This record gives sequence, structure tokens and C-alpha cells, in this order.
Amino acid sequence: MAFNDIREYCEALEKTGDLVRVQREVDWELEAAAITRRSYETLGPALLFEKVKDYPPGYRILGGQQGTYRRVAVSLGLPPETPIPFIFREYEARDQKPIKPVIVPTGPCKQNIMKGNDIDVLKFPAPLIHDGDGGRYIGTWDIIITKDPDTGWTNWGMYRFMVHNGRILTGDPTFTSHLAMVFREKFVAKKKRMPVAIVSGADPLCHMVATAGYGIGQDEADYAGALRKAPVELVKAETSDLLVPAHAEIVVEGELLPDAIGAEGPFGEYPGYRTGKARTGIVCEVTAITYRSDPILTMIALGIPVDDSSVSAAMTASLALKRRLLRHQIPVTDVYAPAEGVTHLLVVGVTSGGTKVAREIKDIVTARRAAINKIVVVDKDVDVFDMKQVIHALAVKCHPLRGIVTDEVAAGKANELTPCYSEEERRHKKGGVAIFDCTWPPEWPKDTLPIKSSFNDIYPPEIQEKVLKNWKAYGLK
Ligand SMILES: Cc1cc2nc3c(=O)[nH]c(=O)nc-3n(C[C@H](O)[C@H](O)[C@H](O)COP(=O)(O)O)c2cc1C
Ligand SMILES: [Mn+2]
Repeated sequence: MAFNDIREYCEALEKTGDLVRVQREVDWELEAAAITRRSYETLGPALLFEKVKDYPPGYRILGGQQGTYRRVAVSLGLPPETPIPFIFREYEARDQKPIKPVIVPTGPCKQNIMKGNDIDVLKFPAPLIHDGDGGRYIGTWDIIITKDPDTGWTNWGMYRFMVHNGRILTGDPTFTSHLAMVFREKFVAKKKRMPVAIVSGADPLCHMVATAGYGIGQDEADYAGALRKAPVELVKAETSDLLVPAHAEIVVEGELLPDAIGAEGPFGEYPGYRTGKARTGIVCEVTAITYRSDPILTMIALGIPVDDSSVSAAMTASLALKRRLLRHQIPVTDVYAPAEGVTHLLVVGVTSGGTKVAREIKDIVTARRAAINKIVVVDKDVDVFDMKQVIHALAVKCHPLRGIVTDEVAAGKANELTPCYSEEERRHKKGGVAIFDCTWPPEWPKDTLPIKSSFNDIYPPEIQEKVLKNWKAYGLK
């Protein structure tokens, strides 16, 4: 069952004990984000701040809406206690069946319309998220909608947007993002303004697909439909021909300027550190704002894992890399980029390993961008989702000399936000990758392979059966 809007989702989270409404007044300046951050770090609930300082009652901030696997499960309509591998399987299965959105004449996002001289994004409680951030952010857990004017391809990406004043925002979509690509080629090159919509508070799965790396020409809206198992309803924007989620809470419409740059950030980034200073960002001039009455601004207090960013990136990156490895005929059993590894660490399970396969995996994973800089390869007897098993394999099966392969990543491909890189490396996007091969060398004769001393491996089947059958009779649970 799909949620029609974020309000229904909040009610569902409240029922499962995964959301708390905060009625006491909180400050948009650091306090709302600090509470949300502490809630992630204490495995607490999502937070709906119902009274924000300086703002009318009803102007709300929602923090951490998908910041745990429990909440992600609820957003998919699954029981909150659904185990992680099952959530991944469900996501993978639904993602195979894209569903086109439907266009509706109007929707709740049109309840209020701000145009002309009335435009002011600071009518909404844009939070200051971290001490030291470059400014208040209207877009953190958002959806940025843009369109390729030639092909009609509509892209949804999650990119942050900072407030300069009520009408001017700056953003930092990375060079390889779909927004930056289309903006560069189809607008900056022709000195044209690019229409954009910054969406807050759509169906939670719409936000999830905006974080995922789908291909060029693929409309993320179709995949939001896939995850919802029902089409997303879209409505035309007021000042452009972009289509926006009809049930969204706040839609900031604007234009990206082809001939301007503006300071953006710094910001506490997704690897869990603030690295660097203000950057030169793209500039957005706001052309209209449409919003629901009593609007909810969606926010992530980004930081150390686990939070909404690391959970969703774990799912989307694991699935994308699994598909890519299988396309290259790597004998993959499963792939897991644990949220705690903030897409810097990847675990790959294979049916047959060895150095050659490990090197191939490294080349395939780092072919385009190389945020992942540590890859652990394990044999099929290790459950990639179980870090206890992965650490055991790393400890005893990875040869300290032959099992670790390191390589440089060419300039331009490494992640400029990875904290261990020097300022110089980050500037040139230079870095490295290490692979930890925890598989038995294929050239080792089968009868010399060490035997795992586990219940399943080192006891004959008849003993296992007997023990399992009599488990309760032994007085055990
Ligand atoms: C909370 C959050 C904030 C993000 N902010 C940015 C950003 O400011 N710039 C950027 O390039 N990518 C950002 N990303 C990553 C993109 O959302 C991700 O790469 C996505 O695939 C982009 O969409 P695209 O593939 O259509 O370009 C962010 C991701 C999350 C989860
Ligand atoms: Mn895209």
C-alpha cells in the first residue's frame, strides 16, 4: 500500500513508535537539527517539530524520516522489523518494474501560491543544520526536478540548496550529476536559464529514488512508481512546464542562471565530516513557491552514520553495484555497502574468488566514480550482510601481503569529500582503492582447504539433525 503523502507516512511511523511529535518550541537555528542528530545517534525516532521559533503554528520541520531501516521498511509498506537483507530483496524486486507517473489537474501542493513580490523562501523555517555551515538550507532531504529540453528526460536528484536571501539560492550538484550534466550542455552552453523545482515533503519513496544513481535518460519518477507499486501523481508547475509531485508539501520553483556562480557551503558532508570551505555553487532565482497549508519542510541533519543518507545510499549503491558486477560476469552472490561505511566500503560475495576476480571487481567498481575506496571480497559461505562474519573473514582469510591489493584512482575520479584524502588530493579528486581479498585462492587444492569449525560445516548431517530435533528437549530455547 502506497502512502498518498508524507502526512500519511508520519501517521504510520507514529503508530509503529518511529516518530515523535515535538510540541515544545524549537529553534530553526541549530536546535531542530541537533535534536535530530542526537536521535540518529541514539537510535531514536524521526521527529516532527510542530512549533518552530519565529514561524506561525503549523509550519513544521520533519527530521530523519528515513533515518533507520525500520523507517525505510515502513516507507515501503513492510513491517518495521523487516530484516535488512529482506528489505534489499524487496527493493531490488520492485525496482525491476517501473511505473509511469500520471498527470493530474491540481493537487494539495497548490493550496497556496506565492508569486512576484511576495516570494520569500524564508517564509518557511529553513534550518541551520550544523554550526559552521555556510547558511540556512531550504533543501536537504529534497527532490530537485529538472528536464532535458531536447529529449523530455525528467531528472529527480537529491542535491542540497542553501538560502542566500528570500529569492536567491545556491546549490552544489557535483560535475557528474545528471543535473550538472544537462545544465552544462543544454543551458550554460546556450546561455539559457534552466527551470528547476525544489520539492520538500513528497511521498517518502520519491525522496528515496532521488538519492539513487539511475541511468542517463531514466526518469526517477518511474522508479518511485515502481517502489510505491502505484504511479506518482504529478501536476504542472506554475512558472515552467516541469511536473511536480501533486501531494508535495512545498515546491520552490526557480531558474538556474547560466552566467552566475555563488558561494555554497561549507556543510557537514555525508562521509560524516566537514571537509573544505565554501565552494562556488550554481545560482537559483526563485520564480514561485506553492505549498500546502501547514506545510512540512523535510530535513536531514546529515552527519556520521546511520542517518537517512547513509541508509538510502547503502541500498541504492549496493543494488547498482551488484547489477554492474553481474553485467560483467563476476560470479556475485550478493553485494552490501553497509550504511556505516557511507558508500566508502563495499562487501562483495562471490562463488569463486582469488586475486584475478578481486582485481576485476576493483576495476569495475571504480570505473566511473570511486567513492568506494575499500572493497572486501568474501566467499559464498560468508553472509555479506552480517558484519560479524565479514570481520571474521577479514581477520583470518585475507593474506596480509597477497590478499590486499591497492591501486591509485586517476585524477578526477576520486571522491573530493573523503576525509582521509589531503586537501591537494581532494582538489584534484585523486585517491586510491584497496581491495581485501578474503577468498580461498582458486589454485589451492580442494582437499587442502581449511574446514570451517561451525555447526553447519564441521558436524555430520545426522548429528546436526539430531541436535536440532532435540534442541528443546535439552532444555534450550
Ligand atoms: C542527503 C543527501 C544530499 C545530497 N546532496 C548532494 C549534493 O548537494 N550534490 C550532489 O551532487 N549530490 C548530492 N547527493 C547525492 C545525489 O543525490 C545522488 O548522487 C543522486 O544519484 C543524484 O541524482 P542523479 O543521479 O540523477 O544525478 C546527496 C545525497 C543525499 C542522500
Ligand atoms: Mn538521474
